[in-house]
Amino acid sequence: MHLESSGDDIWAVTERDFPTNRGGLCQKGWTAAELLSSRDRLRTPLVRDTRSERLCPATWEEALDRIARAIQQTRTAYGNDAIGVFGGGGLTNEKAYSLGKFARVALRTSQIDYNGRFCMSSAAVASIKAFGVDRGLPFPLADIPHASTILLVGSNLAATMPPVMQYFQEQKSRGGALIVVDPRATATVAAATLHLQITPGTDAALANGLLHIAIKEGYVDEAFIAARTKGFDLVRRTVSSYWPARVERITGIAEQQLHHAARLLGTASTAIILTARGPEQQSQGVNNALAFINLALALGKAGKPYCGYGCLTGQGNGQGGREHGQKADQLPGYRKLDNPADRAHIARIWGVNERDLPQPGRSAYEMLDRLGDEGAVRTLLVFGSNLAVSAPNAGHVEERLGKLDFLMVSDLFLSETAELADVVLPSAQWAEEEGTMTNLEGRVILRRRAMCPPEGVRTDLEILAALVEKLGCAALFPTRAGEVFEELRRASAGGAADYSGITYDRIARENGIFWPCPGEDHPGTPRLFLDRFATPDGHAQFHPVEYRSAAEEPDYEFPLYLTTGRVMSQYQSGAQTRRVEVLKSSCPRPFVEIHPSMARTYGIQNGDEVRLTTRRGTALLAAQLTPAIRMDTLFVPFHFPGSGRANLLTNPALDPISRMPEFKVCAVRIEKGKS
Ligand SMILES: Nc1nc2c(c(=O)[nH]1)N[C@H]1C(S)=C(S)[C@@H](COP(=O)(O)OP(=O)(O)OC[C@H]3O[C@@H](n4cnc5c(=O)[nH]c(N)nc54)[C@H](O)[C@@H]3O)O[C@H]1N2
Ligand SMILES: Nc1nc2c(c(=O)[nH]1)N[C@H]1C(S)=C(S)[C@@H](COP(=O)(O)OP(=O)(O)OC[C@H]3O[C@@H](n4cnc5c(=O)[nH]c(N)nc54)[C@H](O)[C@@H]3O)O[C@H]1N2
Ligand SMILES: [Mo]
Repeated sequence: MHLESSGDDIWAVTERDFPTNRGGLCQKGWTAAELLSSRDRLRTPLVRDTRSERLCPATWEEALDRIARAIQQTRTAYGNDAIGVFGGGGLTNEKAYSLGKFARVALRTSQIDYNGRFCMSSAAVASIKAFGVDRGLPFPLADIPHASTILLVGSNLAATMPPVMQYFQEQKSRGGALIVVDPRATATVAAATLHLQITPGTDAALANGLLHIAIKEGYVDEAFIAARTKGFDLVRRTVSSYWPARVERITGIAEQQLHHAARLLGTASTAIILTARGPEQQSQGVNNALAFINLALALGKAGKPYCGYGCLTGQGNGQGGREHGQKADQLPGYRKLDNPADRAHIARIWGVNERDLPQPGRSAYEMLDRLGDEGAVRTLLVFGSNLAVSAPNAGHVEERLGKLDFLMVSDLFLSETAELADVVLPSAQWAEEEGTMTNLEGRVILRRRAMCPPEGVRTDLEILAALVEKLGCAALFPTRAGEVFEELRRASAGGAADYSGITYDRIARENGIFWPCPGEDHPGTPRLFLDRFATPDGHAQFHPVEYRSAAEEPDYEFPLYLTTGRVMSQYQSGAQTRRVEVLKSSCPRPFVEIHPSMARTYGIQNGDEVRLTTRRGTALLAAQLTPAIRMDTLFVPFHFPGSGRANLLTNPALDPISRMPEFKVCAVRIEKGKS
């Protein structure tokens, strides 16, 4: 996208030809310029007045002093790990990198995590286990039209990634087949050849069932399995008990459809399997992703052109944001905090003693769950996330935020989380600063500054540098993104996500560069795994997966499934999109999708006020009747604050490895009326 000024501070987003979106942009992109000049924009720091308990405008000096003092007090009383940091996948690479360094070097805390934990962390773990590295798509989007069959699991990309939809349309017009797995008949399903309307939380059973049929029908690629993979025998044994009738019972997908899907995949010359938040945001998220990876590997549809498994990464910098150290166990370049060689390398770059680097900290929900407790985080600094709306079990998280000794939020707006803070810092946003982002293909792109931030606003890099100085830490924290990137290049050199050969000039000249790019003369790597996988011995690893039911299944008290997700016109916690008039008016209030037959049994009509209750809490919503959803399932978008918050309901049961909460499945009760 490109910003153009017609003078007088009026900015418009215009088309620019770029290989990823091919000039296309979604509604949120077209309207994003409206936010730049929004009246709601924070333009001065806010500090909570101790007497009136109100947030009041303050100078930067006062605000930064308050934060530094709180940090020192917490540290003295409770130690370094009582300071927590929460980041976001919307931050640029430079900011994410600096935030991770700030936590480990300036605060010397292990307690840092970010909203990507709630996003694609399950797929990331699965990819590392199976392929040795996690890059959302191991191939460019432009490969998608060339796949004969695509299996798209739990993605509504027609609504969530409209610019990407064109690749699927092209695939279709070339005669390709698209199978979509979703409990709802979404806008994406409308473009599909086959819709598998799955029972929420049963994805692993589906993947195992499809592999079971593929083995029976002779679709597996034994030569590929022998040459390029390890561990298939155990998987073969495991899926032998997933016969179609059993899988139909678990998933609610008819046997005949299972056979149809297996045939479309098994007889295709090229095939791509993609997962998104549907199967990933579950307490079985890693297993779900692994089960679909098993299927791709067994069919020999990986490590070849126009084939492979990929995860559709969501946020603006969802990919880069997960590579450079804002995750609890991570160092820049996708290095690991618990790896001695990785620690030594990064300690050298940061000019600190390796022994002084903390160990891995708690995952996002595990940190939030205990805020304010003895031995837990007591002072929290948030950059780029609206937790009070977007975290699972948000009622509890909100209560916990209130138990903190001190909360700082850096944001563009007074988000629902910022409203709870002791100090709010106004930060600059995308068009107002330079920086790189890494898109869902692993392509590093450069965002040039299009305008100056409003007066009184600082960039997150400036905020971090100022805090470092106040804390009396000698480490260097450059405020220019270009300088940070130079350091990030060196830090990532030799790591899985190697950016060392990437420069701002090259990105601009070459329309982005795919990592790994280990040298300035290296062209970058659009397609991974063509010769070998990134595991130590070059083989992809199968992992046997047993289906286990969701952490909470419907019962007498809570008889329906609840799932949550997105609508086209709102973005995330809505902190930004609820402030854009056209977007607000196209989806003004929180709602729940319910099947008309189910609604009838409860005497609920379209537009009625209804009350949803789970073991976590209650939300008030407007009923939206639609035959597009399964009879046994309700869907609530999570974009709204207050009593319509989907996350008052969601289950924070975590995946044992990725620590992903179960946003996509829990048990719920619906009642008519407010009280
Ligand atoms: N308009 C809009 N676009 C966005 C965003 C936004 O908030 N608004 N957010 C961005 C971000 S951060 C992300 S991560 C992406 C997310 O993009 P998507 O993954 O496409 O979004 P979701 O709506 O969370 O989930 C996708 C689908 O999963 C289905 N689903 C629910 N439960 C299950 C299940 O048990 N199994 C399966 N197979 N499917 C299930 C839902 O019905 C839903 O249609 O979108 C990005 N783009
Ligand atoms: N029930 C349910 N809950 C979910 C999900 C779901 O599917 N269902 N999806 C999860 C997923 S995938 C995600 S990614 C999360 C997202 O949820 P959040 O992490 O809450 O994401 P946003 O709403 O985008 O919040 C980002 C905040 O940062 C601000 N901001 C934007 N740019 C910058 C910047 O450069 N600097 C600073 N300091 N601030 C900035 C914005 O104004 C906004 O307030 O929600 C998760 N929560
Ligand atoms: Mo996300």
